[in-house]
Order: sequence, then C-alpha cells, then structure tokens
Amino acid sequence: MSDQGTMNGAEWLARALAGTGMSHVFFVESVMRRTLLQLGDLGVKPILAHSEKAAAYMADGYARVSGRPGVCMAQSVGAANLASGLQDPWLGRSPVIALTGHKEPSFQHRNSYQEIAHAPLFSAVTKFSSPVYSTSELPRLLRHAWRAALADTPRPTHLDFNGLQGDVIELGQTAEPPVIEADARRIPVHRPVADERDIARAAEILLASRRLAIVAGDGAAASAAGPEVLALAEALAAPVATTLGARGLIPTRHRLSAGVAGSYSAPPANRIVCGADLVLFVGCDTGDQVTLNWRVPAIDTKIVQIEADPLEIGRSYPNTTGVLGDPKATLARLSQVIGHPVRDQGFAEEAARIVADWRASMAPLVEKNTAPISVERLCAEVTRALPSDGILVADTGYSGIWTGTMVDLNGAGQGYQRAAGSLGWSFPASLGATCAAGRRKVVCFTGDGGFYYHLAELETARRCKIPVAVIVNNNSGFGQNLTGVRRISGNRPGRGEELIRFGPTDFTAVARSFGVRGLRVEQPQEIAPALQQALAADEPVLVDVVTDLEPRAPEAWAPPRDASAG
Ligand SMILES: Cc1ncc(C[n+]2csc(CCOP(=O)(O)OP(=O)(O)O)c2C)c(N)n1
Repeated sequence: MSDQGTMNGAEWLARALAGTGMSHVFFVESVMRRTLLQLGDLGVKPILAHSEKAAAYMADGYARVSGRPGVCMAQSVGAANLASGLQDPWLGRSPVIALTGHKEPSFQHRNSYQEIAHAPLFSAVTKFSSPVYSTSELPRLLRHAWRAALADTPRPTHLDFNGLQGDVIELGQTAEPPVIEADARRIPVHRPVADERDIARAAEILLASRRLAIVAGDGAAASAAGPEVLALAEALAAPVATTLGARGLIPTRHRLSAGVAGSYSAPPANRIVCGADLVLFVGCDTGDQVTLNWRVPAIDTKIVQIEADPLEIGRSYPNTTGVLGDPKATLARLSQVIGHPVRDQGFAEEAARIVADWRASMAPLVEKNTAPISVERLCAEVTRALPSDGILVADTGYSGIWTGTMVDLNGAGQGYQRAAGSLGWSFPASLGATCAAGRRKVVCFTGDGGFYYHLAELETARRCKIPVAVIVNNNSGFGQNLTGVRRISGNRPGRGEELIRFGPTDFTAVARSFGVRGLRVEQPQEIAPALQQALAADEPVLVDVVTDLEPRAPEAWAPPRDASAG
C-alpha cells in the first residue's frame, strides 16, 4: 500500500479475495503472480493444477461444498481450456468465477501468437463476462461478477484482464477499500418468502390432491431445504423423489423417499411420480434428465412449482401454478398454512411398497460375495463407510447412476455432489471439495474412463496434501456405453468393443508413481478395510476396485408411450 492509502490492482485483488474468507484459489501458471503470492501471504492457498479445465473443476467442487464462489485463473492461451471447464458449473448451477488475461487491444485481430477472441468462448458458460481494461474498473467489475455468480440461479462469471497474464492490475492504483461484499453469505444469498396469496393457492391445490408426489431438485438442495421438504411430505403423506443432484436431500431410507427420478434412476421413483395426480416441484429445473424427456410426470400433469428463479416456473410443464420464493423459507411458511391435515396414506404406502420390492430384488447383487465384485456391493460398502458428515463426489454416467441409486445417504450431514454431465469432472472437483470441506471427509467415486482425464492431479493432491479418498470403479472401459455399442453391432460378440474397451491398468501403480498411496481391491471382502484405511488417512488415498465391464447399472422405468404427450 502507498503512503496515500492507495494500492495497485494486484494487491487490491488479493486483499479483496482474502477478505471474503475464501481458503483456496485454483490456477495454472502464468497468471497474476503478484496476486497469487500475496494471497498466499494472506492465508489463501493457491492450488497449482495441471490443466485449466481441472482448475475450473476444482473451483467448482470448492464452490459447491462451500456455497460460496470458487475462483480459478489462467493466462490468455489457457482461457479456452478454462472455459471448457465452466460447462459443468454452468449446468450444475455453481458460482465459479474465472479470471483470465488477454493480450492488449493493439495485439488483437493481427495474428498474435497464442491469442483468439475470448468473449465467444465464455458466452455460453457464464452469466456475466467482461473485459477489465484498468485497475480503476476492477473493484466495480469484481463486485458485479461476485454478485452475479451468487444470485439465483448461481452460475459462473468471468473477468478478462488486459495483458497476457492479467498485467493491467500491476499498473494502476486504486483507493477503494479491498472489499467485495458487505457480509459473507452462502447460497442462497437472499431467502425471499413467496407472496401469501400464492402460498394460500398452492396450499389449497395440494390439500385437494389424493396422490401427491414431491420432486425436489438442485435448487432445493442449494437452499438446504431438506428438513422443510420432509416436514411437508409428512404432513401431506407425499412420497419424495429428487433430481440426481439433490440425492440425499432427505434420508434415502426414509419411508417417504422414492429415490432419484428421471433418466439416471432406478425404477421406483419414475413409477411413483407417474402415479401421482399432482406433482410439487421444489427448486427443480424440470429439465430432460429429471423428467425423462418430459415423460415423468406426463406433460399435462397438474403441477405446483416452488422456485427462486421466476424463469424456471412453468418452463416445461404448461399446467403449472407457480410460487416464487426461496424453497426453504417458502416451504416453511407453506407448512404453517397447511398445518396437520388428516390425509389418506394410500399413495404413500403404495410408494413405499414399490421401493421395498425393488430393494428386495437388488439384495442378491448387494450381498454378492464373490469376484468379480458387483458395483451394487461396492455401493453398499460406500454407504457403510461414509462418515455421518462425509461428502460423496460422483462422476457422470454410470458413476452418477450407481451412486444415485445404490448409495444411501442420511439426509442429515452427509453431502452429495455429482458431475452435471462432464466425464472426468469428479476427481478434480473432489480436490476442490476437500479444500472447502474442512474436517469433513470427501470420497470421490469415478469410473476408470472418467479418472483417466485428470490423472495428473494425483500429483496436485500429494503436493498440496489434499486428503481425499478416491474410489476407481475399474472395469477397463466405458461400461455405460457397452449397451449402445452392442445394439448397433447387432449384438455380435466382441464387435465394436474397441470403441469402448481399454487395456487393464493398475491404478495403484499409477498412484504410487505420483507418491500417492494406492490400495488394490479384487475381492468383495477387501472393500471395507480399504475404504476404512482411505477414510482414516490424512493424505490422499486411491482405492482401485477391479470390476467387470458387463454388469448394467439400474435402468429407469419409462411410462408406456401412449400414456405420455411428451
Ligand atoms: C466430456 C464427456 N465425454 C463423453 C461423455 C460420454 N460418456 C458418458 S459416461 C461414459 C463412460 C464412462 O466410463 P467410466 O468412467 O469408465 O465409467 P463406467 O461407465 O465404466 O462405470 C462416456 C464416454 C461425457 N459424458 N462427457
């Protein structure tokens, strides 16, 4: 700081970020070195990643667990890689803030080395993206990027600084206090309660329903509305399905828990939601994944939708009564209005039977005691091993389906984060999640196909002492894709498998070469002790579980075509 009480932009940025209470930022050299060094001095640890995409995923994992912005940084030529890493936080509604450098305006449009236009790269994956041409603009633009990232619906934002490494902030001075926000709040930053008339109308419709199902989504999870969802479900005898992202919002073993609905689901939830005469969506985007392409429930179903983002109300279901407000706060008020009515328990009992029958049908695989290890057994061991406040971070594809259907969560303390679609997301995201998790333990669940993407971050985990437990479901291929390849190959044995099979890899040997402890598991009895060791360690541990490519994950139940207008 100068005698006049001013400071240059690099220092301002470090002080402002540190002032928010963040503990880590994620980057690839060469960018904003002075800011990064100063952040370190101020107690914010810069985590050097091996690719910009991994840095973005780390910031995403950090943001999802902390409920606060995660910051990632890259120099000009890394901007495209960083932007590609914002797709998952965009889809997963996570407040990641990306900071990049770009070459001076005088270098644009004239074949400059390493330079392409950044704005188009970031336009599809950010709510707000702006160049920063001077230090004097920095405080205003950073505050806006911060506010926009956190505002409903939370999503990434981006600032693109003048100079290859963001050098502009080295130059000018600013006298503004290095403060970004008045008070540090988690998502949701505001908790507006819906209008009383809308609540009364919703209560009336809900009370008139005899077969009510609730579908709670990522917005309900972000709002920490689990207890309120459960209270309303109990008052109305309504089974509760969730999106994959909201897995574990209520205890998954609760008698009203129907499981995950949509395309990444086991059969019960879709059957139950399709059997309802009214569906209450809570903080749910009603996208193709949770609705099985708008067939669960059928498109003409009567809907009540509680949402913090007005643009989501009635987006896909025309027969919707909207209630605009924060899910947790609005549900609390709705429950007061509804009170404790006498309700027919028939639909809830029917739903519980559907779930119990399905669980019973899975028991042989859950209990399978011989090699090759069944993934159902692996998931049951994860359920047993995950601490009561542990966080499970799952990759996309089968890793999402396996964990979303076969791992049970206590709905009180445990956390669940999943890739919003990008294969390979979970391992770097789990590192960021661990940085935000404090003493809570983070377990990453990934297939080998997903894990290959960011193997190099094993080195980051060791160097930065990030004590994550990584489970690799190692079936030597893209297991989820086997069915599709077989289908187009006319089910001829072996035909097309070169599209999806890998050679066998011992990931414990890979881990060891990075200095990370690896435990190989080939027999079901070895899973529990390995998970126990991994979870007890205060260093990263990789558990390489050898499974087979053939077994299929649970498949979604779909309503008959003629029963759906979608
Ligand atoms: C970036 C990206 N590329 C491709 C896909 C398509 N995809 C989804 S799941 C999957 C296979 C995943 O294999 P693995 O991680 O080994 O898990 P497994 O299915 O074997 O359990 C693929 C290729 C994707 N979701 N994201």
